[in-house]
Amino acid sequence: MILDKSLLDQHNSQGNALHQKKYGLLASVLQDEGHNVNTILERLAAFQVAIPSWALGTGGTRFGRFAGGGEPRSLEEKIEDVGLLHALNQSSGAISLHIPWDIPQNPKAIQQLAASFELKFDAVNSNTFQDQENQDYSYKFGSLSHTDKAVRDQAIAHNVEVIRHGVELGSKSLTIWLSDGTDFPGQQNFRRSFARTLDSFEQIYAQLPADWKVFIEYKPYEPHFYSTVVADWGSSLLFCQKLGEKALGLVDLGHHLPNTNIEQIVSRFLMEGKLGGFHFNDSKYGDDDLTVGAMRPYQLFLIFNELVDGMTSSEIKNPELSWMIDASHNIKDPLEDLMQSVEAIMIAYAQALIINRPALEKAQLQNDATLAQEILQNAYRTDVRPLLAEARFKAGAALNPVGFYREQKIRKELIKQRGEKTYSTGL
Ligand code: LRH
Ligand code: MN
Repeated sequence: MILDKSLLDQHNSQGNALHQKKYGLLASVLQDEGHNVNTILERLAAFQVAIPSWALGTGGTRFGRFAGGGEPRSLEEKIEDVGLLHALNQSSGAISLHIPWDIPQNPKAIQQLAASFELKFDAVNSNTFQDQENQDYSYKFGSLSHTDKAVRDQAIAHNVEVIRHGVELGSKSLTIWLSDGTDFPGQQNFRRSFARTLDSFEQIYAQLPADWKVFIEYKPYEPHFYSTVVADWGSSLLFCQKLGEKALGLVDLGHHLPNTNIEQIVSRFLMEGKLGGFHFNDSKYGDDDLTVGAMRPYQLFLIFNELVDGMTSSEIKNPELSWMIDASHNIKDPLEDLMQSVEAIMIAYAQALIINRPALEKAQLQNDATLAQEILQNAYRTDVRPLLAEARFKAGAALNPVGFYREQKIRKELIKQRGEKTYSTGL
């Protein structure tokens, strides 16, 4: 669905007066506090979040799936939907594919279609957590860690195939989320399954083009419920350190046991120069894959505090980060959910950019916890949304993306074009 720019201009002109009032006040307060507002706007404009190709339809659970209608039926329609998102917020300039859910039949044409929407391809994701039609060996008892070399070789070949698809699209990284694990004590030997997995990772690592990275995503449980080979940040970092400089950790916010201090894990990865990127989402209990910032926006702010601290510190040598969403939409319109997630990520980033870091460091050196919290929460309690709206306005996007999407009844239009009962590959 191609967006009619004049409708966007109309939407912005209707909202501009109120926006300028809010933005004007915030910008003058931030200036008084010593912040360079133009630098902040530049950083926000440069911050691009990759949209997962597997989260453009309605997700579900084992208990059911309630289709929303107008879902993309092909990779081409998925790229159109991400193109629409990017036109509305100018912060979603990349798409992350999952293979084999989204195999590009004609990579050149797919790359051109994406380019026509100013979209790049971020990490490509492999999948050895499901058995495909006419697959020789099952992954029931694992893939890269399997006791049978033939199964490991099949999984290695799949990852090499995914790299090939990525190269054709201009992607520069492979994400491996290895679901391998056990459901019962004694089912496997932890040391041996680690060693087999490392050997498999090494064979995949050897096939990476010179300028590529591999992201090792960890997860404590599901689909296995006793042990997971890459269960936590320590296991991911261990594999990354043993593999080499192209191997980096991937932090999926939903992949932590309750009350885990994720911001501290982020600072550890940064300290080692081993942070590759994120799968942003939110959760209250398990890997719920909910809208970013829907449950724990303060945790997200604290994570971005560590990121901005690391990204602005000369002590930290960490490669450029990949910012990706990984969510599943059971009840919300997928596009509205994704727009809200991008907004929540940008809010946390903007709030972290206005923290008075010299004052915070001074308070920390004086062990003044009260002052440190005052400084942090002054930023967290600042409504930075006018900054984001100004960045969008300057980039030719919508002042209020979800508002515009609803005003124009875009979902209704997509249902008219695609039908009520369309199904989009993915989760
Ligand atoms: C696993 C995960 C992984 C993806 C999948 C869609 O829970 O986070 O990143 O491959 O979701
Ligand atoms: Mn993930």
